[in-house]
Amino acid sequence: MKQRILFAFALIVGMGVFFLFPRPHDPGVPPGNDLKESIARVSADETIQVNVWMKDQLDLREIKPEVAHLSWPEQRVLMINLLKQHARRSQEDLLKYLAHKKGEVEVVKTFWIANLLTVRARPALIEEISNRADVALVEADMVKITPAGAKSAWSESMSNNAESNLKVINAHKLWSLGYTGEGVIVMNIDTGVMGDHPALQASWRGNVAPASESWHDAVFGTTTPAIACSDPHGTGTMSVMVGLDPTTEDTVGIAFGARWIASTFDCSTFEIRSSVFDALQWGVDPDGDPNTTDDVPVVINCSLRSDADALSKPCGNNYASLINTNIETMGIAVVYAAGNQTSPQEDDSMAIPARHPDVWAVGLVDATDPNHIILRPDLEKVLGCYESTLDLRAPGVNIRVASNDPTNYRIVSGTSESTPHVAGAIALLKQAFPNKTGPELRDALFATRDPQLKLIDVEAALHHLGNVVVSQYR
Ligand SMILES: [Ca+2]
Repeated sequence: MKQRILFAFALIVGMGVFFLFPRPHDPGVPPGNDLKESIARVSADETIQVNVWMKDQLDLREIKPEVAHLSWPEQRVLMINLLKQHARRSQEDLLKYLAHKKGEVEVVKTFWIANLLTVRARPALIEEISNRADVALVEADMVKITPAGAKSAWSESMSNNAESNLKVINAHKLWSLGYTGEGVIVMNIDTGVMGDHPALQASWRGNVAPASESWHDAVFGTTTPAIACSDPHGTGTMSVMVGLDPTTEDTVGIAFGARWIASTFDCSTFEIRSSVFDALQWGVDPDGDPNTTDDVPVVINCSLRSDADALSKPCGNNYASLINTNIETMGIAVVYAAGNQTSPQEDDSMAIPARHPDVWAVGLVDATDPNHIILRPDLEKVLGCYESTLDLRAPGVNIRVASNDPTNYRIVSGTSESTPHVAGAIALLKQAFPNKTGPELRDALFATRDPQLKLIDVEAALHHLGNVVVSQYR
């Protein structure tokens, strides 16, 4: 179902030392027009921030067969070290060159999850960088990134309640078998999380682990869960994954036994694409030690979209999608909201990056309708590009979620709310099948989705994965 971008490369393993010989390749994306537009907007003396994608990219899918005999933690250590080594070597020349341009350029961040760096410089120097033989693509970093929006109404706390949308995907059937996501970590990249909300407070991983490996905020500098940009969006998406008020037993989340970690992205006036890359990279190894795996989420929920006009339309960015596939190859599922385009005039198809074939896209059904109707089914066709890359659907209309007011909830609609249903379902399955990876568990949801609606059924996925001895878990 997912197209693969094949990158040529070879791996030789011996004496505990790994030698990597990547060959130059180009995933085949034309230079982003957004860079020209960004340069046109500034004078020669002003600086702009860009993402510099190196030509040599390391696609972990290519080494997966070579390391499949190793244990899962061993594979992760190897892959993280390979990525870091590869990026360091590949970026060395460029960084030396930039060091000679002292005062003219700021290296904002170097990445390893894919081979890129974020720099800020004047247009003339950016032009020089983009003409280098080792650079594949230079893109403007300032791109509007928006949470996949939602309408809202207030709601009170409710006692002994479990929301109906959770039952539509049969989450309650897994609860009755004892699966609540216990021992599992989920993560979102969003507008922050109101950590004091009673539906979320107890399940933050920072209660039982260092805050620094449970909360990441490279944008605003907070060190414990906080809301960013005054936006309740991230609090809501997190609550769909794990929300439960233990005092009132008000259940708004699917995997309420799981623990959550989170990262903000730059949701201030101009959103910075590299802040999402940074959040994704942090999520792969939150404690910064590849040898430990008890800090790693099984799924990263991304209820956000980029401005389609600002990226390389119409097909998305193969380079950026490599970040997702590298994370997935390390066992973490990454799910994206398909977007909430409401009219053909607004946009003709699915959001970026959800539309890319290598990115998992979640749409919505209106589960308040007895037929679970699909809204805007034509959205899943990316005109002139992909026939369909929408993978799964989940309830997304009138979903009750935690708000930034600790005493209140909101009623919201959108693919922002359907996407964390999938993430929560993966967390439930992870407790039942701890040796399966996030992508493998999501594959089970894919294999057992409703053939017409693409609606997930977590109970069917559980049975698809194998026979579970129920009594063992009661
Ligand atoms: Ca770790």
